[in-house]
Amino acid sequence: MTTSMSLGLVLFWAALAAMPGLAGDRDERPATVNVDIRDYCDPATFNAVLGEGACVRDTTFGAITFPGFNAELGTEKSVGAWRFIPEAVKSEEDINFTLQNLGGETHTFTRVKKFGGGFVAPLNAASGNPVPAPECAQVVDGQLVPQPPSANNVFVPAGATVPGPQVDDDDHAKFQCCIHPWMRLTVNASHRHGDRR
Ligand SMILES: [Cu+2]
Repeated sequence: MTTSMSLGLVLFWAALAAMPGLAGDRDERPATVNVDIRDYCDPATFNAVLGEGACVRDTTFGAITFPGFNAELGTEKSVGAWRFIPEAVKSEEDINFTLQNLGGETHTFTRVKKFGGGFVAPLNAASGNPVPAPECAQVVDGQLVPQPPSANNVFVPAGATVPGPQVDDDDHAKFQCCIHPWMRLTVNASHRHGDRR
């Protein structure tokens, strides 16, 4: 195949894909995006400090102790094993999130305008997020009070799989955990189907 022939084919397919309704993959139903919520808490050492039931998980494949967690948080301002997977999503259509907590602690999946702290003051301080995101916490008499659960503030217990928030394809959305503020996910709208703004 000559170079000009290949180029012609590429241009043909590019033109076809750009025509609304012809690409064949446009589907008005929302896409389901699964988010894995992970942590690596060690039940013995976490529960000794945080109380029975704070961490419930199988440690066959390892665990990070409470002192280990605090050591990493102190040097890195985050703990890598506590995270959302994926951390970035491109939205080409509306999204329905499904949230699966594969860790041992409760996490939240909370839509925020701006990333900030959560409702646990020591974790905010240690992670460099001194100001709580208002969607996560209110400050009452100097104390952080968690915002109640809602469609955009979903609490996911250890081991649970629950439906998450919905995002429109023209939204740029940010989600974080209101307990561990470094756990974040960003949705970027692609505007593949034309500019709606
Ligand atoms: Cu969390």
